[in-house]
Amino acid sequence: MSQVRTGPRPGILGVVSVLLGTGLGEVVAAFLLPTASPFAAIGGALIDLAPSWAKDTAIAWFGTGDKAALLVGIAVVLLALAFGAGMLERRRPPSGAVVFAVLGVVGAAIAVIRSEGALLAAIPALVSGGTAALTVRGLIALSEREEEPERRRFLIWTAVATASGLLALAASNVARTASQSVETIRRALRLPKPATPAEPVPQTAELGVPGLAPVVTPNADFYRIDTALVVPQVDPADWSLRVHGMVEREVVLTWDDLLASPLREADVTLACVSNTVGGDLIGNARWLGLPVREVLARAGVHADADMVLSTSIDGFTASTPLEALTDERDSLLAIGMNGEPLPVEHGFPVRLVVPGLYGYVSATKWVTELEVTRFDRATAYWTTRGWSERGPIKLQSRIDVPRGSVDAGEVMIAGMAWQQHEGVDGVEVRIDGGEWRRATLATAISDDTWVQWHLAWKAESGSHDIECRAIGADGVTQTDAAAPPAPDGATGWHSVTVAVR
Ligand SMILES: Nc1nc2c(c(=O)[nH]1)N[C@H]1C(S)=C(S)[C@@H](COP(=O)(O)O)O[C@H]1N2
Ligand SMILES: [Mo]
Repeated sequence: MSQVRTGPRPGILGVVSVLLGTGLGEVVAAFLLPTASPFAAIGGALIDLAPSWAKDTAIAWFGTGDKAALLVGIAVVLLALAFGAGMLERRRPPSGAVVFAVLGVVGAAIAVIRSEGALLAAIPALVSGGTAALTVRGLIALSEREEEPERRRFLIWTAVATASGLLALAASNVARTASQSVETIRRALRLPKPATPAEPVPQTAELGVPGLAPVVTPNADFYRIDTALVVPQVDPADWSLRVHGMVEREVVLTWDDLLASPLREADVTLACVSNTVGGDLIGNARWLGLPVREVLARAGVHADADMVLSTSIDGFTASTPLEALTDERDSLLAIGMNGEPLPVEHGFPVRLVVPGLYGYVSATKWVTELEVTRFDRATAYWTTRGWSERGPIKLQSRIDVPRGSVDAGEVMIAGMAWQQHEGVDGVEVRIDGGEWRRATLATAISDDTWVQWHLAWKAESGSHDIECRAIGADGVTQTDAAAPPAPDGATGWHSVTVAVR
């Protein structure tokens, strides 16, 4: 056993390790899931576990509620703990490293709980704990070596760890401040009342079958698809929309212009072209916005134009047939989603919503530009990557329940069907390749939304295949020809196999 050296060096190395660990974890959190900050998670746990005298002292010391003061308090506790763990690691390796690893796991568990079960939230704290544990082990082992090359290596690594930790903390802080400021602005916003409100959703549109997707998708459950590694942070005060290209006059629309315009509410189901048969890249919301046709009318569109290329602040583009933006349908420059300002990841402050087209050719989030042009002159983001330049929604239906296994007897088969802007006339279901039976449709909110359906089934024990197919408003039955999502949307019938006990 090595001789126990007095002096604070191992404690300082513990602090350096935690600095590096939290720094890296914070960076990961800032880019992955800002709510999963390990600093806040571990700190919150420490505060919860601290004896009341410590809490009282901290409150007396740092004042009340202010978040900055609270974070300073957490930092002090965490660094004290880090110092102690460093001393411990020197005396009884690897107990200091174990303390950091345990803190990481506890922080991960807390972060997951605080993020409503999102497992992704565990990653930043695990990165923090793991980094701190490995660093404290490595540095303290190196610090024991008195020979010259090792001494130099120890000094260099300590300096590198300290500098990286400080740098990472600074970087994550910059990212966090940027993201929080927009979320703060968003939360403080009050949406104007629509000049043209939507009718209330009919009560009979929602069957309330357990396991069936709700007809209106809560914002928190709404699928999210985009190319943005970091969610764009756009302050409405800095936002503007430039309408240009094949127009009589360029139009620039600001946030205030938008708020002062007569806004319209519409229920529109949005679907991703990448949705596989039976998949869940689809959601329905009540949007509030300005009809795009009014903005285009202000600009005066040239007669030979046939497309609008919309551009996002991050460079994503979508090519939408001009007609879909100028006809009677509810194509919106949307600012509201289910009664709230658009969530930041769904395009805050302004996005496009177009009934009847897949999102990749229509639903540009964080939209800043509309270029009126022609399909033979401009090409959108996904078109250059092999997807179709036009993406009308294909007739589809999905079985939501039952899935897996059920008890024999009366079983409710239920699902969703959609062909936005066309509408759905019916859904048929068959069991084990037998006769097609007509399911009962719930009330459709509109032709622009999906619709629920259900059918009661006397299930007998054994394994059974259930298939469904929709019938469009034009009377045409959904095709059984299987096609993959690329290049313009999946087709085929959804089928599920259930085990009846
Ligand atoms: N700026 C931007 N907007 C975008 C995309 C994108 O990658 N970047 N993806 C589109 C695609 S493919 C879809 S399906 C919808 C998804 O919208 P949501 O994330 O709000 O569900 O956004 C569209 N708008
Ligand atoms: Mo998509």
